[in-house]
Amino acid sequence: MPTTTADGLLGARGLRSGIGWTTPAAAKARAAELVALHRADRREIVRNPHLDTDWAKAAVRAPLLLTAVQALIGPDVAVENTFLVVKWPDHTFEVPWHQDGIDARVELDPDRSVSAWLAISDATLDNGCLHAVPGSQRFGYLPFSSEAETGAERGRADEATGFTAATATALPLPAGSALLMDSQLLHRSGTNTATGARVGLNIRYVAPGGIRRRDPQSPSPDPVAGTGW
Ligand SMILES: O=C(O)CCC(=O)C(=O)O
Repeated sequence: MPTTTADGLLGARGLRSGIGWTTPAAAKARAAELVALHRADRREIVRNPHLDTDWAKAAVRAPLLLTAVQALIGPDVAVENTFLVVKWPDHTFEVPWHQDGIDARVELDPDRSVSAWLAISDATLDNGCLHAVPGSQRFGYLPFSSEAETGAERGRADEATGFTAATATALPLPAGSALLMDSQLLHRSGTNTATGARVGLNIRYVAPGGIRRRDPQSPSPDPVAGTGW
C-alpha cells in the first residue's frame, strides 16, 4: 500500500456531499440546454466552460458552494480548471481512477485546493455517477499516466501503485447538488447505461500559492473571490 499522510482538509473520508449549488429545477433546465447544444456532435467534454459561458461563470460562483470552499481554503479563491462531462446513453465512456490535483500540467497543494463536482442532471448508479475511495487522499499523489483516450488532461492512477478499488463507494447525486473532494481523493465514473444523458461539471478551486506548474504554458487561475490575487 502507498504511504499514508494526514486526513487533509475534508477529514477522514476526504469528501463532503449535500451542497446545493442551485435548485434541482434550474440544474435540470441547464442540463436540457446543454444536451440540446451538444447532441448533434455528441460532444462529451468541454474544457474550461467557466471562461466563456455565463452559466458556468455563475456555477463556479454559486454562493453556497463558494462559501463551503472558502471555509476550507480561505477567502481568496480562484478556479484553476473546469471540465464539463456529458455522458451519452448507449456509449462506452469511463473516466478512469484519478486524483484531480495532479496532471501533466499542474500539481495542486492539497492544503490550498479543493475540487467540486456539480450534478447538472441527476447522477445515478446507472447513468455514470462518481465513485470514490474514501480516505484515499491519505496516499498522497500517486504515479499517474496521461489519459489519452478521452483527450482529457486528467491523469490515470494505477491500481498497481497500491490502492484498491474494492473499497470504493458510489456517489449518486441529485441535480443541483455538489460534492467537494480532497485534491488527492481517488475517483472515477463509469459508462452511462441508462436512457438519458448525464451532465456534470468538475471544478478545481485553488487559494493563492496553491498551484505548482509542471507546464509553464498552463493557463492562469481565474479569481472568483477575495482580494489576494
Ligand atoms: O464527470 C465525470 O464523470 C468525471 C469527472 C471527473 O472526475 C473529473 O473531471 O475529474
